[in-house]
Order: sequence, then structure tokens, then C-alpha cells
Amino acid sequence: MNARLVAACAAVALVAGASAAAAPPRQPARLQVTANEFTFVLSRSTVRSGPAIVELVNFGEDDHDLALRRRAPGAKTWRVRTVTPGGVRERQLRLAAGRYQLWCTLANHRALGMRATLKVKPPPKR
Ligand SMILES: [Cu+2]
Repeated sequence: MNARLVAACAAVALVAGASAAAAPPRQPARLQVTANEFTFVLSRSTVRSGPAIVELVNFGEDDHDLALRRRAPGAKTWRVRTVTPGGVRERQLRLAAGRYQLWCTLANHRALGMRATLKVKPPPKR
């Protein structure tokens, strides 16, 4: 191993140590939900708990909206208001760990298949 490579390895080790010591501020988790007749496709099936931005994109020909609720007694229902075809809308919310039910509240869209589940995992222990 030459001196330059040793120096490069040492620099990488220093950077890795620094990032572990001072964690950067947490960015909100992001979830994109794509609506179409009559499905929801999630950009990911799991997000971490805490602040989140949920974006609803409507690729369909009908209006769609989005409701999210944790499977727990008395859980709050979050809503992303109706998005017209070709439109997009996002909202910030705060997700507690657990399993969430997602669905479209318009007409009979939920029964037609516009529903999905999302897992929200607890924050990592420090
Ligand atoms: Cu719908």
C-alpha cells in the first residue's frame, strides 16, 4: 500500500467516524402514491416513523383522493384532498409506527381495489 492510498483510507475512516458521531438532522420520509383506475401503487411499502411527506399522483381519468389510517383504536385518519386527472398533491404528516390502511374515499373506488397497506417502522435506537 503506498502512502497516498494510506492517506485516502485514513480520510475515509475520519469521514465515516464523523458522520456516525454527529447524525444529520432527519429529513421527512417520502412516500409517493400513484392512483389509477382502480389501484394505488406505493413507491415503497415501508417508511420510518416521524415526519413524512405523502404525495398523491393521479395517472387516471377520474378524480381520486387518499385516506391513511393506522390500524389502532381511535387512530387519526389523514387525508390528501381530491386530485384531478394528471394532477399531484402532497401533504406533510407525522406517522407513528404501525400498519396503515390506505384507500380512496371517492364513490366505490375502495371496493374496486383502490386500497393498500403501508408499514411504518419505529425509529432506530441510538
Ligand atoms: Cu378513487
